Amino acid sequence: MNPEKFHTNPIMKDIYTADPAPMVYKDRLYLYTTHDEDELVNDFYTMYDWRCFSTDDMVNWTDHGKIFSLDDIEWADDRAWAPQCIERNGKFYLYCPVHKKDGGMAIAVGVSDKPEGPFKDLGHPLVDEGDWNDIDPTVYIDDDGQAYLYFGNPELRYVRLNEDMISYSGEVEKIPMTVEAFAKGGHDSGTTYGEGPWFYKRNGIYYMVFAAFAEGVHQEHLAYSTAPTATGPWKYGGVLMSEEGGVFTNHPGIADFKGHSYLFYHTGELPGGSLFHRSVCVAEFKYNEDGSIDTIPMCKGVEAV
Ligand code: FUB
Repeated sequence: MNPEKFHTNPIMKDIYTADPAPMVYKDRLYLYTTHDEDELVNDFYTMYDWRCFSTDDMVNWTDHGKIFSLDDIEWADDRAWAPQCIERNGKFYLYCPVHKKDGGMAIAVGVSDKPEGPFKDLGHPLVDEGDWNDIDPTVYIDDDGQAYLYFGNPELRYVRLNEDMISYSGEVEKIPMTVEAFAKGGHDSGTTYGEGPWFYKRNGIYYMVFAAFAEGVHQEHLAYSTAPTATGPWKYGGVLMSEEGGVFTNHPGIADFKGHSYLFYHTGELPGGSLFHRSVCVAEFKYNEDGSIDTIPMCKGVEAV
């Protein structure tokens, strides 16, 4: 294969990356990821910082390095987990789950003038319900200007962000975890919904892509649900990617870029790969005419655009 025209998975081959979150801005695709350290502490996820990479052709990637880290968040001490970034009014907001010094997970926000950071912490959590559900934020600004931040494991919850993107109005809302919404499955709610939601709208359909558990299977697959409004009711759509990647987790990020649709995910396929040493990959896919998506196979890589 011609390396100028095809990029083989995993996208980053020098470090372990996970939890991909793409953002298209000004003809460039920025990819935010977590970073699995080589050396584990307590044989668990050892993750201290967030990384950013960007490309204008899906083949040549610029490494922007560490763009935000636990050292920048005075009130956090561990677990730099799955982020997502969005632009509003010329500023960039990076939503990040972290473990608080006084216990429990919460969602931090880093703010920057540039997509590649560096990001500066708000100084306090944005979402902090005092339980462990506050992980894996996904953010979307609807056509009417209302921004939504969904998150959660094992429950899917959301807040309506204010225009400043660093505060919200109203309560934390809980999505009913029904079989109609997320199919019967093996996670705590009795549905397949596990974690890692990815929320967006395309051609008038709202999508919730997520990491999912089938009954009796101890490895995540990816699945999706759709809704006619930003807040539901959600209807299960099907399996997006089956449990092939060789590691317990998977985590979706979806983007349209230069006329192509991409699903970013992670596997354990770099040498030394493991549950705690993951690597981000990408697959191109097409939507069906009615907006549904067929199961996407893991793949060797993608062509230049
Ligand atoms: O990477 C740490 C956690 O594992 C993420 O927050 C989850 O989505 C899963 O990928």
